[in-house]
Amino acid sequence: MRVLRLRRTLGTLLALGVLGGSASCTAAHGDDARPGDDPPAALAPFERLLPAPLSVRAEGPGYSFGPGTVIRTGRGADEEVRRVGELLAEQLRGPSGLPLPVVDGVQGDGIRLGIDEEAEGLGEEGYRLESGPGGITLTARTPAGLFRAGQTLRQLVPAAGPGTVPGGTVTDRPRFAYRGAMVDIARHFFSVEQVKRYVDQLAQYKVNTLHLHLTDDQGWRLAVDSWPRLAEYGGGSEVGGGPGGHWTKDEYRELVAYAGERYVDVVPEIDMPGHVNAALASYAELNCDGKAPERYTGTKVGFSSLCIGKERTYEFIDEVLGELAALTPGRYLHIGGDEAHVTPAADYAAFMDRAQAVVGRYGKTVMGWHQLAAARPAQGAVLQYWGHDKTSAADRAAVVAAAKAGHRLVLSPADRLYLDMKYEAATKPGLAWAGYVPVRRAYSWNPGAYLAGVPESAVLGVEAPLWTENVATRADWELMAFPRVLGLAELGWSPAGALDWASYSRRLAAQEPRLDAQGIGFYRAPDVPWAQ
Ligand code: TNX
Repeated sequence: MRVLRLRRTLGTLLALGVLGGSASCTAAHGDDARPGDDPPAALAPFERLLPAPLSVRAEGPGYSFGPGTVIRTGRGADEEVRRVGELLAEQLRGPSGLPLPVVDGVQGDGIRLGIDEEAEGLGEEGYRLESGPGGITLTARTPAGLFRAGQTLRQLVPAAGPGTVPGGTVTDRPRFAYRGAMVDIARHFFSVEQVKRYVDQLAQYKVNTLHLHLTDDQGWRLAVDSWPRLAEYGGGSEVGGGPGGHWTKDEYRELVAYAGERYVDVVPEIDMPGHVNAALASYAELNCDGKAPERYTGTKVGFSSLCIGKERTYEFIDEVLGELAALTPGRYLHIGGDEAHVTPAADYAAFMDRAQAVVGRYGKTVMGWHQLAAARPAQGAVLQYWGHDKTSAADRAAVVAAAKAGHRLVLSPADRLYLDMKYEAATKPGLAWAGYVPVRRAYSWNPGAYLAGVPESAVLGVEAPLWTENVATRADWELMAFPRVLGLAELGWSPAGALDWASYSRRLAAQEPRLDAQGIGFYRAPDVPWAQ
């Protein structure tokens, strides 16, 4: 029975083109795996991988992962590879209880991490994982690739204690370069600790970008030396009137470094010219009438605007973006640009021209919400599409035209990837303006063919935003993000041919012990065949 099930699933994956051919994988095709017809625990380790890899060849005897296992990092002099090895050891020690010492040099058995700059077909983040009785070899062109390989290995070792890692080869690389998650710490404030926890949760599924929505009407969450009241006063409340808070520059640096060690880039967002009430409340001089409004603790959007005709506005954005650029090693600065409902269109375009020029002057690339498409996006600017099935043809057309003009898109369709949308009517946190988004709906679409007229080559990637008007605690955050954000991870990483709900839902169910062990309070979606 067990063998049969394995053969049937391998057959399905082969039919999907997910697995490379091999003598041991000659099962008949065409036999659909259906959720619920076998417990997910019956999936063999290679079949459980999430996101699904580009190719797997299960072959030969496996590796005995046990008390004698050491982690070997190549090129003794390369500190970065050593650091990747140390982090992997730390991640494997917890569930296995093994000592897993890290030693220099790849000669000998154990888990070997080595760079091969000439390795073909792996790109910047890809890797090869080869497992057999003599050890497990992870090979990549970059340390980032080795880190991703290690996350795959974490899913192949036993859930707890020592045991066998199956024999075979995984060859893998991502479909999209940008695989992101966003969190809004403006509507409700969250600590660096909580965001680090999310980085760990995401990085294990190969998400590589963390977009931080740092400012909005309800709060300014990052200290800016040249405008100290932004954080001190503008950060001092949140939706519902709680105390809010802000991060110091050191805290932000610490988060960026922590994410960087997991090969997650931080994209900070300062939203403008709308969504700025916290800034206007902090500095009267930023207002056209010279009067500061009250701080805002409600949830309306689109009522605030920077004063487009005032030079002080441009000194402000120059100083804020200058400090942010200096703190941020990644290439993007996100300048928002959404829902500027009280800024006339001509003013909006004029303002965005200047704001984009500032970003360029600080050596960064502009990211903006897709409304920027209707103005004049700067060369190279990346547009983040948050439309949905009911988005007007005109809004869509502007985005398609921008893509045709060479702008790359990050897709965050609100009715698929907005993690603040309720799963169903009974979901307590969250909103429903884009409809309910069950787990299956979040997963079942193809980013490469989503917008008619936009070729896959214009899609830089995908991102799942978590807005927090109605998400106030870690428990609510994790309930809304998990398990949907795993779908985002697979959409971003796995080849188009691997996207299949029947396969995915079983692999997702098989993540249950891992999510439980990490204390993630995920939503037990009824459309997923959980074991319990
Ligand atoms: C729209 S999407 C917004 C946010 C809200 C969100 C709530 C976008 C760029 N703007 O200001 O928080 O909906 O779902």
